[in-house]
Amino acid sequence: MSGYSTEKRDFNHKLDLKSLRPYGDTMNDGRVQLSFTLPVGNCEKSTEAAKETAVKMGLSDIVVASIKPLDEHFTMYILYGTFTGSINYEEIDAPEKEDEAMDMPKTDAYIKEGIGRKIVVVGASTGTDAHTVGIDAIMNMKGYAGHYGLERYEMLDAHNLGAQVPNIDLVRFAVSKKADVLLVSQTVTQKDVHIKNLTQLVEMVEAEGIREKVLLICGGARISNRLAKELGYDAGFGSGKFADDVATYIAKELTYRKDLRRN
Ligand code: B12
Repeated sequence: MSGYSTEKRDFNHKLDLKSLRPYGDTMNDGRVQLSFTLPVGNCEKSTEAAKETAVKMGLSDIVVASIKPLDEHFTMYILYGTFTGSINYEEIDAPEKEDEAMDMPKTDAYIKEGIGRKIVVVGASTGTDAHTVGIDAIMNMKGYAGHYGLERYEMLDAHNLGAQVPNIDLVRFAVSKKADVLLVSQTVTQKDVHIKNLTQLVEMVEAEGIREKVLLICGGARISNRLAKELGYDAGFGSGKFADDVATYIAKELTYRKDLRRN
């Protein structure tokens, strides 16, 4: 047996999913890296304050790896420390979208068979959010990281309205196109602006009387499926998700709903 697989067996052996801890150099060592900025100038006292901050977050054995004065009133720290707690991974309850993503031809075939017409998809980055790269990654014909965007799918009629689109404009456009799916991207989360904006969109969709007619999907680096559902969305997609994941979800969910109505 090779050295690699022996090592792998030890690795698995020591892993305790009831008491999961971050992995730094060895299994269960709990070592983490943390970066933050304190709004004080760089001095001995501020370094001690940074260490104490990490201790209050539940870390021990703090090592200060980097101190970077940003100006005379702000200092950025990178610290290493040991997380003293642990997580029972087996008790974590996260709503998963379990379906494996289908590729584009399979999804198109699935829609032809299940829906029998093109699905109308309207997307935007709404509110004050100026970030377009996320919604473009999902929708653009050219795609992103080797994944073709929704505009390229034969059985999707996809419209990308861009960024800083007021929620009401997205809703009105969706109504005018008789959209089946609304996609909204939110990147900026400062002061929970994404929560307020996503909530406003749900309220507008409900006020227009189209909530039951559309799949409402949000996405962004800090969006999870759980958060999306809590806010009244059908699904949420975060980092590491691509057009194939979204298209598969749309095709399967709309086919499922159509079958429910038929029976
Ligand atoms: C590029 C960029 C910009 C560009 C945007 C250009 C453009 N046309 O989009 C510019 C320079 C304009 C910009 C401006 C600002 N930015 Co900026 N920006 C970034 C940066 C560097 C990259 C973001 C990006 O493009 N990621 C790549 C895409 C592909 O990833 P993604 O968005 O996560 O998308 C993926 C998934 O999340 C998902 N997804 C995303 N959307 C959707 C939607 C749906 C429907 C679905 C299904 C999936 C999905 O699919 C994608 C593919 O996997 C990030 C830092 C970083 N490295 O992430 C900061 C960052 C996002 N920006 C930030 C900030 C604060 C700003 C500004 C407010 C700065 C300022 N003070 O002016 C302004 C925003 C102004 C405004 N009104 O919105 C912060 C946000 C912090 C926060 N959490 O709130 C970040 C994190 C930087 C930081 N560390 O502080 N920014």
